[in-house]
Amino acid sequence: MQLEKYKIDAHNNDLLSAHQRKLAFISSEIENSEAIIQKLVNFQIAIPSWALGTGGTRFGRFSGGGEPRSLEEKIEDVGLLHALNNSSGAISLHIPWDIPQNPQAIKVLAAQHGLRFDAVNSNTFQDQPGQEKTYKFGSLQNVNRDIRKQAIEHNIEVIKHGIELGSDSLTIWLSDGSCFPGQLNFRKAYQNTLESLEEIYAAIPDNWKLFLEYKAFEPNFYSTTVGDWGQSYSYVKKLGDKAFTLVDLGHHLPNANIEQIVALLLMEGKLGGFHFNDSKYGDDDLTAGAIKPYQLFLIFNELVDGMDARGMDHTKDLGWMIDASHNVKDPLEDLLQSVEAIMMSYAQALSVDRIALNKAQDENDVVAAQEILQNAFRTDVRPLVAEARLRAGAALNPVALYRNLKVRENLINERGAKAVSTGL
Ligand code: PSV
Ligand code: MN
Ligand code: MN
Repeated sequence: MQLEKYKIDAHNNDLLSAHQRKLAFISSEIENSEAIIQKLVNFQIAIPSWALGTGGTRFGRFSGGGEPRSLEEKIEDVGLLHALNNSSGAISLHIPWDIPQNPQAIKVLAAQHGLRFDAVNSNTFQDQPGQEKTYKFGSLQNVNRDIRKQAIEHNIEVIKHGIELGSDSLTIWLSDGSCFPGQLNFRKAYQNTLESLEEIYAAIPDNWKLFLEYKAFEPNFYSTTVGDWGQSYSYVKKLGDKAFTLVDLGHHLPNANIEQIVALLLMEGKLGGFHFNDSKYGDDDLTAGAIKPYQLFLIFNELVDGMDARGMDHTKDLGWMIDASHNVKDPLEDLLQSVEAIMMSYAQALSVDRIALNKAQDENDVVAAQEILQNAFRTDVRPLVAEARLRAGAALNPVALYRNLKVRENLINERGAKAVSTGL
């Protein structure tokens, strides 16, 4: 489905005068609003190829229809999102769920939609049809050298696919761990994993990064071999300068102080990227900002503070990716909501008066420090985010336009009511 520019313009014209009123007000409230808008225009968040279909749980999956049936259609869907919000200019592929059969053609198609390829993700947490050896007892940690070798080779294969597409990072998430005490020798599992990672790292091109994701539990429920940020840090520190920790917001034990983790990893130069989502209980993969928007803001507050302290480029020095998936929403609407929530938190963090905050901290003025952060969080920055979209030729209200244009209905007509996404 094509989203013609004139339709976006017509939508924007309808909303323009109301938007301008709100923008004028917020611009008079926030001193650096113009600089914030510019940063928002440049900020891009990668869409995961596995989130474009209706996600499921192990209990069932309820497709909404019109889902992308191929990698090409997934790219078209991300292209639609990007046309609507101009903030989704990248796609992150999961392999083998989304193997590019003809990488050159895929690259051309992505470029036509203004998209680049973000991190490629390997998968050694499932057995694939025809796979020789099973990952039932882990992959890179496995006690069996041949199984580790198979998993290492898969990762090297994924790097090759990434190179063909112009990606420049590999994300590794391992489900490796154990379900019962005594099942694993923790130190051997660590050593095997480290050696395996070293072999993969050796295949990482010089201009690439390796991201190592951690996760507290699930599918293993007693131990996970890369179970928290400290364990990921311990591996990536040993691997070398191209290896970094990836923070998936849903991968922590309840009440973990994720913003502090982010601050420390950044300070150590070992924060690589993000998987944004939200959760109430575990790895719920809900829409970013749906449950704990203040936490998302506090994370961005640390990101802006820490990246600026290190002179980092917000747009490219960290990998920004969404990792959310749904059973009950239209996945495209859901992704628009996630991107909006991320942009809002980023804008709010950019609006924090850092000089005043530092002063309050240095004077132990707890109340003033809290006021500064809460004021930023309680300020409605949506007109700034909308203005960034307007300037980039995208829609003032992407979800409303998506619905007015009946995008899902059109996709169902094109692809069928029973079209179910490949992959996850
Ligand atoms: C695992 O829970 C995870 O967060 C990893 O990033 C996977 O690659 C992704 O979800 C897909 O299921
Ligand atoms: Mn993830
Ligand atoms: Mn996850």
